Amino acid sequence: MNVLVEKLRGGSRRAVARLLTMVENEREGADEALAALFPHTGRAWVIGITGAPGTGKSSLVNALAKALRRQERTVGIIAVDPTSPFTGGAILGDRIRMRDLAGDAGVFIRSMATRGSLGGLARATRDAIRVLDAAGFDVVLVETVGAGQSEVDIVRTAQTTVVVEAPGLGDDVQAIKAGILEIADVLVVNKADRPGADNTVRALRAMLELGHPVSRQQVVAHHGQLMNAAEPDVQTEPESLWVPPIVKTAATDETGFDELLAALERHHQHLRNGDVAAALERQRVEIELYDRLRQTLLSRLLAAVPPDQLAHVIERVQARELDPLRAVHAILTIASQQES
Ligand SMILES: Nc1nc2c(ncn2[C@@H]2O[C@H](COP(=O)(O)OP(=O)(O)OP(=O)(O)O)[C@@H](O)[C@H]2O)c(=O)[nH]1
Ligand SMILES: [Mg+2]
Repeated sequence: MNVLVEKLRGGSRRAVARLLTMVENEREGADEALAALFPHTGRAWVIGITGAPGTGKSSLVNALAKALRRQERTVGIIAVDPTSPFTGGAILGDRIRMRDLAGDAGVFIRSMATRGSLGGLARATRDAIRVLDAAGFDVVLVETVGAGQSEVDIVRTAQTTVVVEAPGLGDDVQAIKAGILEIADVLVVNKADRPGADNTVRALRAMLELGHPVSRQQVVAHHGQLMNAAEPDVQTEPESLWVPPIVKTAATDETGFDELLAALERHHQHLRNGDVAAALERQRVEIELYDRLRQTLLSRLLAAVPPDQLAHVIERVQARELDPLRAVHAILTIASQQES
């Protein structure tokens, strides 16, 4: 077996750190390590935490991790920051927000910032979760700023998704604006110590009544090609219905975290009922395979097309000499000629 993976399985924090860096940067050996890791994954409970900037996600992750530690569960944390191209401000802030957890051997925290494409970030997050999963962490918390499709992609890796809302960010419910209400398994109104929290709860409840039962089915449907993903039929299987509960918290003084943990546990239990978990897992596998196929085929194809010829095709489209569809066929023809 892979030496580093062996060390990771043996409980080495250095191996966790090194493997995380390796898979995040797609360093040499990352693929082999991930292949060796894979049979040891699938045990951790992955919880995604998303919401508008400043709603208190990092503070909530900190308080949630502490609550989980009190139950003697080990916790891996990945803080994804898709907005910042640097490992700068936000992550420094996270360090402060999560400083309570420093020095606890049952906790491992890693921050990741965007490098290159957002698609790359989703991949890196998925791989990083696998590292922490194989390392034996009972729960993996993934924090990401909820700002649309890219976060939805990241969060879909999670088994349980928490969408965080806070009062006093204007009249709108931020989660609706960002299009992430649909992915919530549990809704949190954080900063409940501030005025307006009950209004936010009411607004969310009204939205849920309009849109329920939401579930991930719609997210998948938005993605087009995965419409056939095996999904329990909510019409005929009422037990597979899940209506997201709304929980009020104050992350800074840890109010409401027993209720939050209980809501999360209920969702975890719901996943274990019937075939819900298996169906969702199948969906995740399918989504990942499509993503990877798309990436692999594209890079393989582009590697077979000389850059000057590709540039020429692009110029012809720009000059309206060639329409985009025929341009694609032209590129495919060039690639197959190069290969033969
Ligand atoms: N009053 C109050 N303030 C809170 C609460 N939770 C977080 N905050 C404060 O809100 C600010 C933002 O908190 P963060 O935890 O960094 O929020 P975040 O959602 O992780 O922020 P980004 O990662 O930058 O999107 C900080 O100043 C926190 O101290 C809360 O429950 N009540
Ligand atoms: Mg944060």
